[in-house]
Amino acid sequence: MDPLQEQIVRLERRNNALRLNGNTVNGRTADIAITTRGSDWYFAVCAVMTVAGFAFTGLAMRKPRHTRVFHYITSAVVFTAAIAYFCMGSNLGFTPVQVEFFRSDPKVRGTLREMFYVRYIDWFITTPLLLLDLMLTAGMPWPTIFFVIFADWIMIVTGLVGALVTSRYKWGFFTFGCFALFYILYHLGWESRRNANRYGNDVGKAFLFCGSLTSVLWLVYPIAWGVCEGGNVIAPDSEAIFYGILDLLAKPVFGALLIWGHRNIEPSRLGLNIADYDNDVAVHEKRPTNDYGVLVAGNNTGVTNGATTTTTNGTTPAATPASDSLGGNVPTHNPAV
Ligand code: RET
Repeated sequence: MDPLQEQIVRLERRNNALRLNGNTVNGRTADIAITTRGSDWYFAVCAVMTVAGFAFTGLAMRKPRHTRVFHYITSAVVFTAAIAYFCMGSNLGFTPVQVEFFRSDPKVRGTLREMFYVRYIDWFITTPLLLLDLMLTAGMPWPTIFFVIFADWIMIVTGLVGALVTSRYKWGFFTFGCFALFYILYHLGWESRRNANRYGNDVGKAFLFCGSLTSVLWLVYPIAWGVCEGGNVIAPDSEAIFYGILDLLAKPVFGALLIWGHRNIEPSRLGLNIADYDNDVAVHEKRPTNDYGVLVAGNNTGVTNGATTTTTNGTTPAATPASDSLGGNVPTHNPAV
């Protein structure tokens, strides 16, 4: 073998995940499993998620703290996904599950299919955060947000249980999950969309873009489940690409769109009362000053820190000038700082 060929072979062998972390878990070996190509792809998605996470947190640093809520929620989503994808790329976080349908196609022939449960742990954490992103944008009241997140957890957990079940009862769990998904989509497409429009054209538009993307994408997930964990129709490598593309669109692409949509929207307009201790008289025990240390007196400083007095989630859409607990206006944050 000449040196060039040797180098190529060495490069090809660089991903040793499958060799080091085999397909055997608790004495059972998955015979329908990812190849090194699948593992490479999972690592590539991990890299994109990580870069997106640093980009979103970097963008957050350029904004006043009280306006970073959407940056941080979205960063949490992609950082969580990055770890899950690292896990799957390493051929970890799975369990072999006996298939319901035995196929003759060599790509999916076998008895035990590699089922990545870490995917569901990821979704259990990240899908509520994505819903929070959307429903806070729409200014929905927290009891509604809570109940939609509850439906979301039902959807993810029934999906996981269904993926673990080996008999046709798995489709029963799948059906519960689909009902939960329809309930979520009804809330996004109907109640939240209408509420977002009440907060102004820019809020309505931001919600419409992100909500539409979410609705379309989320409907494709059960199809992926049906041909992977459910029906054993496509190979685990194809499963990696299918879910990977969906996750890339549902997390970093969605996140970028959402953060962009929020570029001129003050959280206080959405009824988010976010205090910042720089401006908190209770902490500093003095009258508030602005960013230059100048005492802020009198009325109406064009307050933007979200400490509104009259706005309540979902009931009073219009922004009101904020004041501190002593009745004085809190200082305006300088975005350049
Ligand atoms: C399952 C199977 C059970 C029925 C349904 C499902 C839907 C899953 C969805 C997942 C969305 C995941 C996202 C991840 C990105 O962060 C669990 C596959 C309806 C909609 C958006």
